[in-house]
Amino acid sequence: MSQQSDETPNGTLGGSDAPGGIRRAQPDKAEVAAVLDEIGTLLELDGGNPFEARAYQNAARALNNAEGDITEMVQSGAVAKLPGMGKTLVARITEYVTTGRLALYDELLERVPVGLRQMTRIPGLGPKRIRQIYESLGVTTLDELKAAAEAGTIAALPGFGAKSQENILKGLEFLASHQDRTLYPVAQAQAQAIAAILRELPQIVRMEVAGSVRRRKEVVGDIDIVGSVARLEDRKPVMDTLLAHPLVASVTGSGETKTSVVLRSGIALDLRLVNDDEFPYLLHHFTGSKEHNVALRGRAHAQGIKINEYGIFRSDQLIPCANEHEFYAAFGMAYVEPEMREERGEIEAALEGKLPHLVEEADLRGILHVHSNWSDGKVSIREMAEATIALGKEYLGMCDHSKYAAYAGGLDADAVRRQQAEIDALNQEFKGRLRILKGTECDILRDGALDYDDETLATFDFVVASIHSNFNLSPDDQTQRLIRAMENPYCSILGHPTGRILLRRDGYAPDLERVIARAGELGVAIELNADPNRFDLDWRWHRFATERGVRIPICPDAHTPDGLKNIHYGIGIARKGWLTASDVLNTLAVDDLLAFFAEQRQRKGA
Ligand code: DGT
Ligand code: CA
Ligand code: CA
Ligand code: ZN
Repeated sequence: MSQQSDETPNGTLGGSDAPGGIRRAQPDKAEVAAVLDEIGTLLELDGGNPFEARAYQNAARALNNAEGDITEMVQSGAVAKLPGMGKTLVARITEYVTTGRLALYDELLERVPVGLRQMTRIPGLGPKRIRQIYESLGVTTLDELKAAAEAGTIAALPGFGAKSQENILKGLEFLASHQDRTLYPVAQAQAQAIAAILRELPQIVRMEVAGSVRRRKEVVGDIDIVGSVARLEDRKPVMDTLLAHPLVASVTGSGETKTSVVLRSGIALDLRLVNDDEFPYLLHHFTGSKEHNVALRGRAHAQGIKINEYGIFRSDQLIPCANEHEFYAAFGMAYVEPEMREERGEIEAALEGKLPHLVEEADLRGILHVHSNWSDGKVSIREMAEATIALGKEYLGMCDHSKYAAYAGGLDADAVRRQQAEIDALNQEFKGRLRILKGTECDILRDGALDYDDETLATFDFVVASIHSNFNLSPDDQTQRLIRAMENPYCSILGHPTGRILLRRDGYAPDLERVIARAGELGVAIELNADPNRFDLDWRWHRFATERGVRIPICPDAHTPDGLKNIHYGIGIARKGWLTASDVLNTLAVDDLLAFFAEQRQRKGA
């Protein structure tokens, strides 16, 4: 049952006053852009005018690239001045920002079968082709699509064939194994949006996002929020506020202590409320991970202590804890950061007082691996530089693509010279404020050679070497290919070592144990690509790498100024990997970093 369907079509819930007298949080730009983009897709699925659909998608892009607060942009009229923004689009954006609802969006969600939306997550299957399948075969669900593909009827459609049919089946299999999982930033933003509203309620004493979001997992199953109230009867108005929130699509369970809803994005959310005395235990329990909790419970049992979500008890006597620090202290343990609660040795380390001091965002002195409009980035080097200064960082390592990556506008040797001249000039101008480093994201060719000759490679301050082609070599060949690339005297950093795209593809499956061990011997760094679609090197390998002396830069791989914020997500993953400031390469000051790169070359005999 859908909550919103009980409302008038324009949604009386959309008014700015939610129950409890709390004003709804203003949507942020990313949320508005996401809705516009979704409308574009829905219009196409609905068989609408493709130009109209494109207009919504372009508007979404324009919003994402624009600077500034969306509410202010609407009020000042700045929205209308963005590229491609017509009158209708401005009206839609205004409607959404001011009311929290968009009638067109609601209509489309109602009309377009959910299954068609799910099909857009199948790699290589766009809205146009989904529409074609729907119109010719009447297929509306993933199961029906699977049956049609297995029966061979997809292959017979004009423009499809056996290969696309096979790809659809593969895609369906992949979807099935990743169903109901969401990328961290999406889940985190929605969790924060809702927690922020509820936290302002007068009834709430404490409130935290718990679960895998708090542990900063790269993909998230559902959102868990826990809170406390002064009196148990205060829970109802809080639950009611959640139920009335515009992001909530339907209710799956509603009780005194727990309410479960599904958000419009499809993400499920559980809210639990207790008396404030019980809050630390509740927070700890629902932060997890389950594995961490189970291991901790085992330890506690041996010490004669019982743990559950309501408390910790020694012979049925509650051990009082004001917060999680006291919770861990009750077991003679140091406080374990949520990111580390994955039962990977953190309990033993906490008992021995040997937990690492995890890296923090402020430790990063500079930024490495960003793109500019010299290749497939969206803005100039100058704009990326200014955004880096605004973040308070001291250096920026430019890494546009190399010539083999023609699809991404990769630079030939001549363009490299011209770009480096521009960087020299900018460095004069920015002296004392920022140092721009000459780098490249150099393609690793099929045989493991790098995409520039030594003469060109020598002109860079540092070289990130990455694979963007020939994904289907055998894992063993990919391993050899990566190792050969790292052996190149000019290779400083291995880029996104597995090529995975979270929830979409697994990557080229190299033998990471061999790749990392070889990187350690060669002194080559391996990036943590902090694009939330990648988070590659996976955090589960970080300690293996640092134990072999491999330094790990946290790299945003940004294509826009906004993309620089990927380092924030990267920090979360690095902390899951137990990385300290000294494990992370871009915590070095610029002179030390350049010395590091020079030493790498010397060691490999460049
Ligand atoms: P997710 O949602 O799949 O990304 O991962 P979590 O860790 O958020 O898992 P979820 O939402 O099922 O439960 C939240 C936390 O609650 C979990 O990390 C630990 C705790 N929890 C849930 N079920 C159990 C259980 O059966 N045993 C124990 N010990 N803890 C549990
Ligand atoms: Ca969860
Ligand atoms: Ca949950
Ligand atoms: Zn790349």
